[in-house]
Amino acid sequence: MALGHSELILNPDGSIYHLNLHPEDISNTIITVGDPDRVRSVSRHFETIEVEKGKREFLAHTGTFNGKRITVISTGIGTDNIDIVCNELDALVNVNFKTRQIKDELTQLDFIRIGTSGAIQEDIPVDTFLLSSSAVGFDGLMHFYDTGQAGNQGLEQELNGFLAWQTHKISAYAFDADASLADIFAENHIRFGITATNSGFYGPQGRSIRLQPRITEFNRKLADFSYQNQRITNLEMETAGIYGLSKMHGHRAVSLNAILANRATGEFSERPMRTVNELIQLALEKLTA
Ligand code: R1P
Repeated sequence: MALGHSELILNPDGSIYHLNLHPEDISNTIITVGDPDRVRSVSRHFETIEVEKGKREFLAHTGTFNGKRITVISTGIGTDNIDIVCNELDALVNVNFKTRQIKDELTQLDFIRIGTSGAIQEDIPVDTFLLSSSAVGFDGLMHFYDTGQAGNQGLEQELNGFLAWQTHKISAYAFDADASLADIFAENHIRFGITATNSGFYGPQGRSIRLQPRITEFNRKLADFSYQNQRITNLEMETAGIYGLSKMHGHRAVSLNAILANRATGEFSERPMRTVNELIQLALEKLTA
């Protein structure tokens, strides 16, 4: 059945609604970054750049690094944007825009998030790199999809049981990184951990400037949880949504975090740009090794 014009929205030039991209504009290897300015920080390493397009917070560059075709795209902040980015990138490869039908042969994409994050464990210093082996989402995005058995149900159940935040109407969902994609990035100075994704930067990450949080010691409670010898290590705002939607669409995803803050010790990096740039370089090298 053909997808209706209100469901798969195309611009007058045939590009997809929010991302403003045509199917030929993207590679199957996609780096996602939150900040549109970070797109250039990635693509400045490319030998060639063939596509530079954007709309709203979604800026995309496609080019080659070490001969490999790569797309880097900014998502802006939050899993609400991830819903748009992941669904539209999937449509670009898996829907025929002329017939509006889902293709018989599906294409698998690789998503590599290069983002910033705050650690909640005291022993994770600022300026370190962390790969999210799993992500737990407090944001709610995946509650709107029929996820079946796709998530990490053991982790989800243990965490929700441990936190017992049902009275606050808060429950987490859990998804894993793609293990084969994660293997590419595994090395000594990359830590692994469970990443918590939430829907805001202040209250939802236990920050209080003038407003009081409803759940006291939010971060400490998360930090005290462990599952199969893994702890919740850090907080950010996209990974669980990327993992959930990638898994359900049949794509591979991994999230790499530059730890800029340590919420337990109160520190913030003195060289955040340098740390992010070092992670970008490491990711590009690993991706093309
Ligand atoms: C908040 O400052 C933003 O930074 C982190 C969070 O996930 C959120 O998007 O990631 P990025 O630096 O990739 O945007």
